[in-house]
Amino acid sequence: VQRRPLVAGNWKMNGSRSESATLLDGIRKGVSAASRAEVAVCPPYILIPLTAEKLAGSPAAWGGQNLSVHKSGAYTGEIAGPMLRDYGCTYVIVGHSERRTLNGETDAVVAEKYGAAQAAGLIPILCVGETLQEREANQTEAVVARQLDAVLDRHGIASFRNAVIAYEPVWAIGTGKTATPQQAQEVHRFIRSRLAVRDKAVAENTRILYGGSMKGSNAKELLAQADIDGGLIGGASLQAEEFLTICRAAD
Ligand code: 3PY
Repeated sequence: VQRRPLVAGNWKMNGSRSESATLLDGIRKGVSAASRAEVAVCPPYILIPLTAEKLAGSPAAWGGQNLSVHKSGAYTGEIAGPMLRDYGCTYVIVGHSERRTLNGETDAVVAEKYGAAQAAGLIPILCVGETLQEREANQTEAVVARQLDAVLDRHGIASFRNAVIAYEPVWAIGTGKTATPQQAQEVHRFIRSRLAVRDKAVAENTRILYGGSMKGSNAKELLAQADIDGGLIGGASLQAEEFLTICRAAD
């Protein structure tokens, strides 16, 4: 199977207009049309128009970090999928652990956002992953299965033809701790097997990214694993050279 690798930067709540312009110019210069890996950035909402302007016509894609479950209406402070699409977004992250933890997003809400993304023509990057406590209690697979099944039961396996999964062990997010390539591969294989129970071909074609302190220095060995098809990059996506090093490692 030839799954095209995807390296997506999750900027989180970082970046002024001028810092972001510099970062985007650097990415635009460094990203090659010839590269095998697909490159995307997910800036804060307010920087998406700038991103669209800077990356238009380049091989790099962009996306949001979140979206509303609603299409429009009286939802003060929210941003809808069709608005992201209108600004050229290809992707949108759903269910990042920071939103699950800090914004109370349940499996059901995440599943609803996944559906809202696809309804708007966006490709959801569905984040799943266990906490340290859950890992130590041997619940990694149970937690990841529950998070996946919430989406599978609601939207079906066929919906994964148009989705990306990111495995992000919560204990490796923003902590500088990275899962070992073997630890990550084990969970990635489990995720793919969970999809394969419903449809083998879809499972084989679904890209599963690793997220959680992936950086230039550890990207290669993580990306060399059979079921790791790219990365969702936090802090290391905020500097063009570091981010591009990861993108090249995925080629
Ligand atoms: C991280 O690498 O810390 C992330 O959370 C990426 O989404």
